[in-house]
Amino acid sequence: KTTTTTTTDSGTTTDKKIVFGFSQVGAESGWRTANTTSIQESAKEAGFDLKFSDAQQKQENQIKAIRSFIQQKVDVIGFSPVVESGWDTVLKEAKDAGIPVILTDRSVDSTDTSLYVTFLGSDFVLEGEKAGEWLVDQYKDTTEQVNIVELQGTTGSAPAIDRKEGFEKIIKDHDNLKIIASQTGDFTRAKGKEVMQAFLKSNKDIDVLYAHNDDMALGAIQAIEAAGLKPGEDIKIITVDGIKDGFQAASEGKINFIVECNPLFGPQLMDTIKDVLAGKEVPKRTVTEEGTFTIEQAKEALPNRKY
Ligand code: GZL
Repeated sequence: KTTTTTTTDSGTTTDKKIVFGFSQVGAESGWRTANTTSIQESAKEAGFDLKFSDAQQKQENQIKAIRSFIQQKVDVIGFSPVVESGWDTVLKEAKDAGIPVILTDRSVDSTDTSLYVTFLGSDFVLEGEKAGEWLVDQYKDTTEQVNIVELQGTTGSAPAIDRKEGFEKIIKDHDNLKIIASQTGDFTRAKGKEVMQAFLKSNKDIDVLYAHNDDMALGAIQAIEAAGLKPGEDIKIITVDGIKDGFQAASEGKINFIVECNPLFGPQLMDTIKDVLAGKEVPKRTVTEEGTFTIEQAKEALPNRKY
């Protein structure tokens, strides 16, 4: 179902295109731009009229975009909330206007789950756990202290909160695995480099970097090399996302472990929209399938990576 049937007063019905309003976080990372491409291409494929807004990572821009979608009386609204909190008012306005809302990629902390129909995205806590499990395995034969620095994602965002939670849940039982510094790099290469420079200045002996996304890790690699250290050897690097540049760095031995976070859920999102508009029951939460990659596995997978 790619159109909605509207009946005019005279009783004639016309099939008009489904109008889908989508508010995207921004274009802060390779993951994000791949996600945008997936959504735009699959909306076109589905024959939807997509109204797309890039919020430049600002919540007020997303709220403005959602209000404009409501004004335009779109059929369905989708968005990836840049941070978890502060959405109840605008989501209530969409609900009062009778427009279904689908959350993608990141979630909200609204206790009223009737404010959105469904969530489609990754399990970020699990991603953090996978990162922690690899680290525990790497150091299972030693009791010496392992100094970890952490580049967090955007403050207040679901992936930053959950990837930190998952990682800490796993390493907390190993006293020698210590997070000695942790700060947001806002998911960007520039900020990741800047914060890693600061980490290197104030910590003489860093063994591991845990970066909440590849872009910050790639920025950090520049800082590590500028400090005369070897990323992947002097400082082991664990990262999340799995964009092509991340796989490239891993195949050069500069990133040791990649936890995949899949941005290509565009087709699944369009199917969900069709189901929602056809009045079908949809699960409250659909988690995307994702893997992990060591250096060897990254070398093998690199030629087939799509984004
Ligand atoms: C995760 C997504 C995160 C990516 C970052 O689903 O929200 O935002 O990990 C992106 O690269 O900026």
